Amino acid sequence: MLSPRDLLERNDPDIFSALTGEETRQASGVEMIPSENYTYPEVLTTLGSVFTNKYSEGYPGRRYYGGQEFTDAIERLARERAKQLFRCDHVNVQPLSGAPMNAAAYLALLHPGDTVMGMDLSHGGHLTHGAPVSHMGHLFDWIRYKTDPESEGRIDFDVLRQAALERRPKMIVCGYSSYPRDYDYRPFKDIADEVGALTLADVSHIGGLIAGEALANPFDAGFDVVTTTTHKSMRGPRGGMIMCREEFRKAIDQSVFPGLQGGPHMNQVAATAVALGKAQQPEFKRYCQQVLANARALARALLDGGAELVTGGTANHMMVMDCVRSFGINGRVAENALDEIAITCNKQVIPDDPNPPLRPSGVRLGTPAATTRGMAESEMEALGGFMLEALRKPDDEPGLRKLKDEVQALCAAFPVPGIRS
Ligand code: DSN
Repeated sequence: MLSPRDLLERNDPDIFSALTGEETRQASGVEMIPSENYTYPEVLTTLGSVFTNKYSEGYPGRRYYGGQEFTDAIERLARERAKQLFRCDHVNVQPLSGAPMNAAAYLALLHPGDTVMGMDLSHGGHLTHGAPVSHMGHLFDWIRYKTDPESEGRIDFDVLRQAALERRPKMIVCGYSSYPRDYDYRPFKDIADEVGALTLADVSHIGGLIAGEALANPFDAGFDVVTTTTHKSMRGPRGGMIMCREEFRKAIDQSVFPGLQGGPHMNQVAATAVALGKAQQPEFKRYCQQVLANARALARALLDGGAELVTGGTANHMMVMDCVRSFGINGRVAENALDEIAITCNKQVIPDDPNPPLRPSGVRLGTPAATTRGMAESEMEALGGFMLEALRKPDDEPGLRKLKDEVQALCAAFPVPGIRS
């Protein structure tokens, strides 16, 4: 009997060829996009399982379709594991991904037109934190706070408090997609209490690092709602979770279903449960510490080589490099040069970037994926050196080819879990 993989090869060679091409790309180079990771083989198996066949509108014990014996079990397990990891009252594991997750959370607790505070996109916030190009940007009246260049990109809480006192937001959102510092959640909560606002932390990038107790947990500062995607530092399937205090359970659940979504993707819910189970193991805590140590090592290598990093370094898993100031090239040229040497990163706007998003001033780099492969500080130093060489001479094709050989030789010693070598 042919295996599922053999069947795909025989019956759809085009897709099979793309699949094997992507496997080779992922294994022969290294993913340094901070929001990406290499998931567990068990997650891949669960994602490709018969749970994808099932409709399960509703929640465990209250579904609108029959045949829920096993789907109820996995959703309960996912919720319980997440509750233990994040020390919270309730978790909804059905959001399909990050943007619908945040939309469902806002719509649960706010009315269209309400005033909300979120971090400006170019300073590190996410599209759903009020960027005008997102529907969320129009649905609510946003106060977009910024970081302070005079204090290495920290947030000036006096300025934030003043804006909150003047505009009286209903919710203060903190969280980031491209901010290389950790947050101090307490000042956000204090200001929110002063103006009567709800608090929501979108920890999508660092959800795994919080679960692994490497970074602070917003619930410890009394936050009302915490959202996270599951495929970044958590290493799970693509998806999202909304976690909240008990008093918001009903509003959050109704907002996800039937408010915004229909049938949950139960293969994804099952795979989320698997990843959360992995995050409960002691190895995951060690992994999270190594992610941070690797980020520090990579930042140090880049800084020592003369690169300029936004905020002067990193206190989490990522860094944003100003390529214009460092090398006189924009982020698109830098991303292409690193692609040429099998290091995948993404071009990135820097605070108040004078350049447009498709030709921004920087690139964003992160260590969760490389750390999953077992790379440590010495590999980060080597990769940092390769990057500096490539970015100093992005047009030197023979030089880039030689660097690619070196990157691929390094990667060959660190197989990707779940990809046959
Ligand atoms: N696209 C994600 C990231 O790369 O950070 C955020 O949604």
